[in-house]
Amino acid sequence: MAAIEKRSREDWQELDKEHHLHPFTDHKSLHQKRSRIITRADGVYIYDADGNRILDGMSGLWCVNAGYGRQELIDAATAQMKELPYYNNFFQCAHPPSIELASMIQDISPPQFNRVFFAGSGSESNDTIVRMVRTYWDLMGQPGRHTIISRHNAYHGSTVAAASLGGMKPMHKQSGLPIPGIVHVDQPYWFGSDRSLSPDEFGLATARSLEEKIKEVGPDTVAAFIAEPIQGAGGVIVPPDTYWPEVQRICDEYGILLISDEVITGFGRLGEWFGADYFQTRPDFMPFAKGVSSGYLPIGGVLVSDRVADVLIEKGGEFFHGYTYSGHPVACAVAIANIKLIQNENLVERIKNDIGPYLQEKWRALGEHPLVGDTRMVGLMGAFEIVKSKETLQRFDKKQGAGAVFRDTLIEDGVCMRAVGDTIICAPPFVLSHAEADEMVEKTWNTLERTQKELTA
Ligand code: PXG
Repeated sequence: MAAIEKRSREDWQELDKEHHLHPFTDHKSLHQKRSRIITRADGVYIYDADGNRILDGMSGLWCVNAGYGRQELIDAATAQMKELPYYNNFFQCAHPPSIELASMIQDISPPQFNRVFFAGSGSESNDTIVRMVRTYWDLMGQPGRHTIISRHNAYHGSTVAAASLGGMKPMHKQSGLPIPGIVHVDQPYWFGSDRSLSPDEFGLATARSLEEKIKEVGPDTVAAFIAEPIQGAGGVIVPPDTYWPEVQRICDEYGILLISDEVITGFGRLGEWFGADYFQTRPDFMPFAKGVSSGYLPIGGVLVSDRVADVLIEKGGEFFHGYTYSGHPVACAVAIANIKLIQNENLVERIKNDIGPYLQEKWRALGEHPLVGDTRMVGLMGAFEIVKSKETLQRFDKKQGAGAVFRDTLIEDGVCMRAVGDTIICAPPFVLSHAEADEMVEKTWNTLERTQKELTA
């Protein structure tokens, strides 16, 4: 029996307006136009309450990597619900799904990782890391090392600690963030710079801003550096090749812990299991969420390297931290089924050798359009920059909202992507077929044409 009433679109919209506060939303402006009600989904398509079919170029919110309607995941949840719908991992208990999942995740992760701490989301995972990092340095007899360095325009979540780690100015402004002991350095966003340096020079310069910050705040006060391998919510910012090797060198030289935030890049999106594999970094922590369960149920966690875990276990006593849903059995069962599915269908290799290169080539061709100033895509994570002039790479006037105009027109045409200012980003499901990739790119081109007419009218 369905638990949800059947209602008309208008009724849903009215109830939504009256009772539902949405995340990251200007409610006053939403109430003027009403929400788009998504009622079902299948494969790479979502359907709204009017029956419109929309190709989901964002995998939900960077998470439905296995695509919608996967019976394996539904069956795993149903079976686990019957067997053991909930039990905790506190008070010296554990259950097979949490144990099995921890073991599976360490199996596919880089060799320094052998332990997993579970959380309910990416934000919670990053909160866990703030506490673990500081505890680690306390146990190492260096309690002065509590400062965590992050980057401007990073996104690490929405809880108080995770939003502090993030570098989103409007988030900081709203509620007195960041909390003490978190500082920020430049992001490796070459297109967004004045482009006076070559990308490689710029990559080195931004990496070295980390070293400058370490010296400024004092090397023996710095605990860790956190970064997304490729910034996602900030606009799919792919660092120049020189960036990550230099960051790794600096972390090694100053002995600071490296946190590779894999909430988007983890579990295959770049054609490797983790972003750290793709960029060949050696992180001490990897927070994950989203793609671990393909978003079918909320679950996150932290991979903790031996360097840290051994100290916490040997010297730490009780770590006073945990969530009711740390290692929720049904979420773990779905994540296990999801990882098996990714393995059985060779989806990571498929991104590396098949659909990744296929979509990347078509995506690059969008760069021929007069409105497109730059394109980039790694694995199945891409962006292009809307510009007013291809020659000077000048942007449209902010008031024109070029990115939003494009995004709203594209969804009318049946494809969903995100606009970060005038940067358009996509991250489609791993199961995207060649024909669906063609559809996505053709509709994007047509929408660029319509957008150009609208913006220059
Ligand atoms: N780290 C990264 C790198 C993320 O992208 C989080 C942590 C937090 O995860 P949770 O599960 O707490 O949301 C994220 C989340 C967007 C968007 O608009 C991106 C995220 C969340 C919401 C919106 O691109 N990423």
